[in-house]
Amino acid sequence: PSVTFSADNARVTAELPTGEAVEVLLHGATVLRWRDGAGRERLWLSEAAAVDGSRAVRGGVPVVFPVFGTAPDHPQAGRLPQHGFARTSRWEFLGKSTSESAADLSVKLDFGLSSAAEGLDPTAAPLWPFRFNLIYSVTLSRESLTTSIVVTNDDDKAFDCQVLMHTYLRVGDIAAVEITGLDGASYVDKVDGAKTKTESSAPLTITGETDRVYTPAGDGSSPVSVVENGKTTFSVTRENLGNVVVWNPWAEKAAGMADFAPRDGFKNMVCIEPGAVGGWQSVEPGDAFEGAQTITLPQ
Ligand code: TA6
Repeated sequence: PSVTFSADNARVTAELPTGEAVEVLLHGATVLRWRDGAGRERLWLSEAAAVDGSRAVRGGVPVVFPVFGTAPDHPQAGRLPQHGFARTSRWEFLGKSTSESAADLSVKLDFGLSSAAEGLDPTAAPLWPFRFNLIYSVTLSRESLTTSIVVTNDDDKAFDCQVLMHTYLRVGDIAAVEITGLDGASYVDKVDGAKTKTESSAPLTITGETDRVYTPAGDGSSPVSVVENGKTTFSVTRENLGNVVVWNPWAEKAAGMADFAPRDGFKNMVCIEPGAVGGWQSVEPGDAFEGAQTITLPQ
């Protein structure tokens, strides 16, 4: 596997000799692109996404920390902007590790962000007064992409946080998509007054604005899958992330986002976002919270 930097050192690309590749922008440690072995891009990235560090990236896999959405009433996270500051801070590249064996060809890229980092978003990060350390790892193998995070509390007091990987999956046509693995799960419907509902046993289809925080039963090892025209195209499993957000802005909301392009791009994406966002993770001094998602491409 090879690991290369862009000329301006703003991006790092890892590539397997078999052609799979992943590109990560240090701004936000945002995975921008994931190319499969057939040369297809598997993540949706807005054509108008800011990739110059001026704002969060619209597309790819932004990292949400330490708050999901906003939490105006929360004593610690209440002043933070939507989705926190991890996605608007410049992370440090910590290194790579590779596995060269044919049976397990993979490359892992590690990124770090701490409360002492120079790259912290200067407007948002100071609003969260804790010493912390984040390690975010992106592992590319032939058939999957794994992103994992370790949040360590380096402070002498506990903090509450939420973590989420805001993954924009690329689909051919949202009208042909079914999402499976959510049957019977309870969810909060943010498009319908944050009502709590229970998903039916039928696969979920997306036919309008959708913004739901699911709490599937089980430990995350049974996948939430994207099925297109009857064929599974992504299977998402989770470790220690109890929630899955499903989001599609649909036409009107997409039109209202200056960095969302093309206008009808909502037809080619669905966000399946593993996270720990249903409540708060309380992390004690010296302790850590860990979570991960693996997106597998059925062969
Ligand atoms: O994860 C879904 C969500 O929280 C939606 O409510 C929606 O607004 C989306 O994220 C995008 O948020 P952003 O701050 O990137 O515009």
